[in-house]
Amino acid sequence: MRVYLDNNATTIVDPKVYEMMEPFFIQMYGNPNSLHRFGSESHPALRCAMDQLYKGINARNEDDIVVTSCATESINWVIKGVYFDHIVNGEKDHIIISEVEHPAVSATCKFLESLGVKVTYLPVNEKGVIELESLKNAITPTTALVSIMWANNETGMIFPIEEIGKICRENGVLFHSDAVQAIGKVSVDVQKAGVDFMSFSAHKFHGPKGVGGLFIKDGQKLTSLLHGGEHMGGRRSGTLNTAGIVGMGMAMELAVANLDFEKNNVKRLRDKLEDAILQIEDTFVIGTKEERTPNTILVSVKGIEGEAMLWDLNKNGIAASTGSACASEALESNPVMEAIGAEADLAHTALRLSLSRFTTQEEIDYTIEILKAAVTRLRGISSTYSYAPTWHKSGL
Ligand code: C6P
Repeated sequence: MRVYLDNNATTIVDPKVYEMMEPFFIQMYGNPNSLHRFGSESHPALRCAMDQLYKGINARNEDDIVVTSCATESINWVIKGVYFDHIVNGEKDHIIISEVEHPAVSATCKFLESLGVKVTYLPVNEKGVIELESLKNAITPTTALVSIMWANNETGMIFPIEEIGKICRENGVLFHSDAVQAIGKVSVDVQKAGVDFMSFSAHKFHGPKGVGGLFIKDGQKLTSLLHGGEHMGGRRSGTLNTAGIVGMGMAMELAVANLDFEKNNVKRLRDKLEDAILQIEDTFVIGTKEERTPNTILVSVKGIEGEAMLWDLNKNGIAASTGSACASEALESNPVMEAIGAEADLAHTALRLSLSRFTTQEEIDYTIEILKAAVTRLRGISSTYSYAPTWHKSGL
């Protein structure tokens, strides 16, 4: 049996999305900016996709969305754009992020630090979420931007986005949220949240890879990073990825239509898996079920290296991860577990299991059986499973 439980890394393309994309490879392959019919015949599908995108996040209209190549590009654009507009050509010098942001955010901020920008990394509590008080205290008159994720990719913990938006507005600070792990899992409403910018990637919600988006609130200036043409209203140059945009639009519509399914059915399967894992002695899950995206579990199985567990699961056809896919080759401890205050040994035991609306009951039953057997086998041969590592902050 093959079981895919690494949906926070990427997801299967929904067959309905694939079907929508197909004609744009070998039939309607013209450049949408060309004046001939090969170009213009894709316009209705592109317009429909832009509608699906802005409606899916409750933006004002399609002018609020710019299509990019992925969330990493969107995030780099926001942070570097704010740097050009408000730090190089303005009075500000400071950016605030959390300690558990994806490297697309944190590495971009580290780069700006090398150019003299001040960056505050807000600590997280034992659930991996920032405290609003620490955000309020970190904002100064020279803060240009707060960038806080909507939901964490490793724990699934959902951040208090509306409250963060309110604090930013009250202090006249721009607010960007990385919503990569939120779209399709929880309701994402840019107006309610009060974000100025919001990033997303289609492949995290059953769309294709290589296409993402950036919400830019009406009236917000953002210097372009890609110059060269008048695409996307002159904001992001480069020939439009017609198939990708059409696919992302359809994926967004389906993601929103499936939110109840996610909240009920996916969560039921996730909870079943989680309950079974927690019956195993010395296992810990970060955050309560209700505070997380319905599909994610970050579990620590004391005494077993996450990679050893992955190996056992993989041998039995089950795909999981020890954390984010882009850091998975480093064999380092899980950075979110470290930020939470777990001892290094414990942070090495992290295992991320992430489901999707395509995950079945049968797959979860099989995973429970294999996982339990793997823990028994690995603890049996592990010389390290004698200690009882503690958490620095949470005291678990
Ligand atoms: N996280 C994970 O395994 P791209 O690669 O640009 O489509 O998405 C980047 C990204 C940004 N923010 C968050 C919160 C993310 O989770 C990701 C991608 C994957 O967790 C791959 S590293």
